[in-house]
Amino acid sequence: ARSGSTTTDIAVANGKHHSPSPAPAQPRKIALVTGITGQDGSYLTEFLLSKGYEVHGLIRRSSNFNTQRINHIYIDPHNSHKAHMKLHYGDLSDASSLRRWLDTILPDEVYNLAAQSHVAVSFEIPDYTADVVATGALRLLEAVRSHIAATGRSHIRYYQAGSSEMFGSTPPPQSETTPFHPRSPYAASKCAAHWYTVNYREAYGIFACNGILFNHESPRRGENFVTRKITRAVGRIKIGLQNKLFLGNLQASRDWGFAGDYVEAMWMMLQQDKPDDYVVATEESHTVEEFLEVSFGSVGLNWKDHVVIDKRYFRPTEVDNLKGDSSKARQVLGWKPKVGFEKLVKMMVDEDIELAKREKVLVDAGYMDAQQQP
Ligand code: NDP
Ligand code: GDR
Repeated sequence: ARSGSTTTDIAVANGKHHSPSPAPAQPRKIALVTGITGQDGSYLTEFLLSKGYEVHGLIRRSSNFNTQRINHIYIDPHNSHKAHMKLHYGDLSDASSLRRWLDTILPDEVYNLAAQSHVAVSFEIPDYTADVVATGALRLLEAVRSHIAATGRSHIRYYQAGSSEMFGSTPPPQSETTPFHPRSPYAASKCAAHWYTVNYREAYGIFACNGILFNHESPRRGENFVTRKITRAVGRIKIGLQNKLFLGNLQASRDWGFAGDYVEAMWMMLQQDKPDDYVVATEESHTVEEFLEVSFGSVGLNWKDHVVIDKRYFRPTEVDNLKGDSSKARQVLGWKPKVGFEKLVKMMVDEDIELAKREKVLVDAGYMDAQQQP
């Protein structure tokens, strides 16, 4: 029997509730998502709920609530007929919690999205980054392995959130057969997690897949990644709350897609007959400078009037050029991106203009300092 009713007592204020997900004819599939409070965790959870899954997310203890990205789909667990997303405290640095939640939740699919995911920050906190990104993935794989050994639940499927950063300085186009040459503690840790996943598949026959995802963005992107940092500034400059934007290397090229499209590819990988690794990318690359041109240009601003180069945003080693070859995912999974570069930029700018307008109301009413970003 499934006993996944253990839930935390997190009070989530002001949550707008989704309409209930469709009642499935069969018992709901159960997914366990680490990193559920992140950008991808929120889109994946929406997607899995729309497919009729029960979704359990691990969240880490924080002195502030860190559930902003999933508040709109949160339903109080006391409302047991409607609450199909459940949150539990856990951490990739805590092996015992991982095994305990697997034994309690009995998931059919496990999505390992949790990470210290900021490349520049990984140079500042390399040990911690390796502990969460590399050893954290190993802890979760080992928890899955021992859970299967103890329960015989060998149908369980595992997704590892791999990254195009693993390719590092290897020139594009990058596919599943391109050698890795990581350029940061984050990227080296993701390589380790990649190979742990391959090894657990080969050694123990676990259905484990690596998604090698190129950059994907959205209005929910963390505000210190370059795309969101730019679109937040566009909104605030347009509304008159900010004038300058400090950035680092504008010449790096990235293959930027929309996060909502990419989480579907994660799920598709776990629905195949055999576990495998897949590159997920738009196959189109743009420099940071091009992102500036399109985003500032879309609201009639010239980025050159506002951008100031600041040395502190340069990295000790940079990844210059990423452009994916996702033909395997397109052929085998039938996946392709729905949102292109211009549409992605527009979506992010539009949302951040609206956000800046709301901030302006608070500034004008004296509730917020114009310099202060909440
Ligand atoms: P985010 O940084 O938005 O989210 C990371 C998530 O991991 C958050 O929920 C965070 O919790 C959680 N987390 C961090 N440390 C721990 C820990 N020690 N234990 C448990 N949870 C933890 O990342 P994205 O959603 O953008 O990315 C999802 C995954 O995909 C990451 O692994 C990332 O490295 C990888 N990736 C992302 C790409 C992208 O372009 N977005 C591309 C390729 C790979 P909290 O909210 O409390 O901080
Ligand atoms: P990345 O994303 O390192 O590709 O990792 P990020 O947006 O941080 O950087 C992209 C490029 O922009 C340049 N850059 C700046 N970056 C930031 N963050 N801030 C700046 O001010 C700035 N100025 C220039 C960077 O040097 C870089 O070249 C993201 C993360 O989501 C990873 O977790 C994920 O694995 C990869 O994408 C794929």
